[in-house]
Amino acid sequence: MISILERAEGGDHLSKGDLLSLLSTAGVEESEALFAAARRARARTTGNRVFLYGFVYLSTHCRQDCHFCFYRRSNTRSPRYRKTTDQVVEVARTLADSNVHLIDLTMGEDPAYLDGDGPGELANLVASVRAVTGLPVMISPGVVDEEVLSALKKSGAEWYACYQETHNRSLFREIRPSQPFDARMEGKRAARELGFLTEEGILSGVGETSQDVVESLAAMKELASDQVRVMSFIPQTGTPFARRPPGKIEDELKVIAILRLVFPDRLIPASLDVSGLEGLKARLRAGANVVTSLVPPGEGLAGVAQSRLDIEESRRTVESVGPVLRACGLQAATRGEYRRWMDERMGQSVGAP
Ligand code: SAM
Ligand code: MD0
Ligand code: SF4
Repeated sequence: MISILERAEGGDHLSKGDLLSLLSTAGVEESEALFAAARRARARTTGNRVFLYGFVYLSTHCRQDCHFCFYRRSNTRSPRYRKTTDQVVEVARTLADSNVHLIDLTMGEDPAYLDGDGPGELANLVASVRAVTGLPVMISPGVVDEEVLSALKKSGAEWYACYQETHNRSLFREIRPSQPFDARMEGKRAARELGFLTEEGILSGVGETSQDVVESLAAMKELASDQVRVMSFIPQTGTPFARRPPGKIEDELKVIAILRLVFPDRLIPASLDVSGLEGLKARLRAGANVVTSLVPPGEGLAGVAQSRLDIEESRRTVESVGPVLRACGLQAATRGEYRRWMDERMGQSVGAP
C-alpha cells in the first residue's frame, strides 16, 4: 500500500487494482498513512487554504422521488417551504457578511421554480444574489432543461452541482427510480459545455461495491469535474430507506483521501451536512479543502442529509469552523484566492488583485 501511495504522490496514474487496494485499507496505521498522503497532496495544490461555502436550501418541494432523500415527493413527513427571492437574497447577504467564499443555491426539483415562469424567477434570484453579495454562485437545482441552464449561466451562476451518487446503472435505478441515469449525466456535460464549473459526487453506504467506487472515480475523470465529493448516506424518516443503516464514516473518509490522491488539484468538500461540526476535523484530515453546508441560524433553513443538525445551535457558521481549521493547521482563504482558483480552473486567470 505504501508503494501505491508513493506512486500516487509521484503523479503516476493509479490502476483499478491500485484503487481497489487503497479502498481495502484497514486499520489505524494504514488509514493514517492514506490520510497523510492525501494531506501532502492537498498541501502541494491549495496549500493550507480552505474555501467556505454558504448553503441556502431555497425550496424543499421536489417532483422527484429518490429513495434516500428526505424531500422526495411522496414523503409526507418532510416539512416543505419555498423561500422568496427577497428572503434568499437576505440570507445570502448574511452569509456573505460572515465571510463565506461562495453561495450554493440548492433546491428540490420544485416545479414552481422549474416550470412556466419559474426559471425566469430563478435566474433573477441568481442575478440578485450575485449583485448583492459579489460572490460566486453555485446552483444545485437538479436536472433542468438546457435552456434553463443557459439562462442561469447568463444570470451569473458559475458552478453547477449535480451528483450522480453512483455510476452503476442498476444501483442508480434503485436509489433514483424517478430519473433516467443518462439525463442526469447529460445535464453535467451540457453545463460544462456552457462554461460552468461542475461538481460530481457519490453517496457512500447505499449498496455500492468497491468496484462501483472505482467506476465513479473514472466517471469523474471523464467528466473533468472541478469539484468532487462523497457523502455518507443518512437514513431519513418516512422514506423507503428509513431503516437502512447509515454509511460508515470510515468509508467516506477513505474515499475523500483517495479522491484527493486521484484529483490532487480539485476541490473536495468536507460537508457539515453529514455529521455536523463534530465530523469536520476528520474530513479535513482526510484531505478535504472546502467546508460546505454552512447555514445561518434563525432563517428557518434546512439541511439535506441532516435537515436540522447544528443549524439553530450556530455550529454551521464560519465562526464555529474557525477553531477546527486552526487545529488542523489550515486557514480560511481570502475571497481573492478563491476567485483565482476559479479563474485558473476556467483557464482565464486574471492575475492577482
Ligand atoms: N435536488 C437536487 C438534486 O437532487 O441534484 C439538489 C438537492 S439534493 C437534496 C443534493 C444532494 O443531497 C443529493 O444529490 C445527495 O447527494 C444528497 N443527499 C440527499 N439525501 C441524502 C441522504 N439521505 N444522505 C446523504 N446525502 C443525501
Ligand atoms: C452540502 N447539503 O454541501 C449540501 C448539499 C448541494 N450542492 C450541496 C448536498 O452538504
Ligand atoms: Fe429531489 Fe434532489 Fe431529493 Fe432527489 S435528491 S428527491 S431530486 S431533492
